[in-house]
Amino acid sequence: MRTQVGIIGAGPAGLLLSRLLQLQGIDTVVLENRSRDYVEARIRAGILEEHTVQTLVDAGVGERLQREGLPHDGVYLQYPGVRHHLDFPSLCGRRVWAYGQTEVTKDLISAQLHDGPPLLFGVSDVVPEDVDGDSPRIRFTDADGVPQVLECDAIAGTDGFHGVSRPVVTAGTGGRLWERTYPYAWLGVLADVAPSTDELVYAWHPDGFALLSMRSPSVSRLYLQVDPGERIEDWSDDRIWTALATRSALDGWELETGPVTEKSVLPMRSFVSAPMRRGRLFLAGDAAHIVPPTGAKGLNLAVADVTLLATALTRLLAGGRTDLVDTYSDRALARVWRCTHFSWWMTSMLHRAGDDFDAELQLSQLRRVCGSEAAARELAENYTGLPVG
Ligand code: RFL
Ligand code: PHB
Repeated sequence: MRTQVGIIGAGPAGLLLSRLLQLQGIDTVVLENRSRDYVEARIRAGILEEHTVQTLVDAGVGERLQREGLPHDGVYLQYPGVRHHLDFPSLCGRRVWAYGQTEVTKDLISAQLHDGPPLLFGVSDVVPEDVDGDSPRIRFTDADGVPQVLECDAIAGTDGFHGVSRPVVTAGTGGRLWERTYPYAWLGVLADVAPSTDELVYAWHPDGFALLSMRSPSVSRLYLQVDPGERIEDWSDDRIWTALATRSALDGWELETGPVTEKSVLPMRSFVSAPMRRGRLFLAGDAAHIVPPTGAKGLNLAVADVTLLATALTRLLAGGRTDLVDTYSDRALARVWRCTHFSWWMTSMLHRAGDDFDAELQLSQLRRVCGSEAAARELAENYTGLPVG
């Protein structure tokens, strides 16, 4: 088998990269070790920046997103007694969309299987080889158990945090890793109930953080700060609704409850790996970096990476110019660190940890963001997404 760009991993980063390269006339093959059903069912991010929406629409995979996505002009920041609306269009001229990552993935897979390049599910033993030369290859075993070799001009490692690509880059470049784990986790819930508010609510509370989000006019997505070792079996639906209602309580307002259809505990971590390139192997998305979900940045950062990477690879493979691939890692990492800081800052401001001194600092910061246009604008610009490139 031969292709121009071998792509490891069919998450949003790999699938979108394949689509963007296809539109530039560059051949790809996408290799995914899970099944299509598994990939399409994974519940993850829900908020898309304007740049992400525009990229998906321009790539011809935004039709359902434009129909079913819920535009949001802001968020509420809450602390006891106060629920303050930040109006993004007036603060920074941008907005965001609620549209599940599962739906983005389904749209990309359906476009790829309809008229796109090969997408192979259920492969195993994936190994990128000879990435320091101009003719790298990927060895893998296909879904029928047959060993295969995919000869490439370049390889994209879009195989997420637990993938095989990052270790190959780190080993060959003497790369660096930075990591921060947080002393809390999120309990995420999907429920068949209409959202109780028009916008997302990020709530600070003495019991811990709560987030009210949504997937559609009839489906809510809700999160609670819990201990990292928390067992999901200990959280009955009643206990979840009581905690959510307590932490988001406001006079004259009530949280609607309904059947919980999914619940799980999610770890929180910041992680950056540099460089994002070794020779002809390029990392993008969670393969190179992880942010805690409080800033809603993970998926958007993956999209920003592959936007830069698609342009750089097109220039290399269609034009023989190396300038953009040579600067890819530095340009991507500049944005990665900005989002890493923003996600860490939102996380630190909103989650209960430490003592009463820490709590007073958090409340002071929240009052500042709610009371100062300059402070609110800084949040709004980062939340809605800084320019790519
Ligand atoms: P993904 O989505 O992890 O996709 C990587 C793909 O590579 C496959 N893979 C391999 N394929 C072939 N060979 C191998 N050896 C392979 N190893 C792995 C995997 O099966 C998978 O299909 O990475 P990508 O494309 O970079 O996309 C990044 C986003 O998925 C991620 O940033 C966000 O989902 C992060 N995230 C969240 N972000 C938010 O902004 N808001 C959220 O609410 C939110 N919730 C979450 C999340 C991430 C989670 N994870 C990773 C545990 C909730 C969870 C549970
Ligand atoms: C979600 O809807 O899943 C969501 C929204 C905002 C976040 C994180 C997750 O900051």
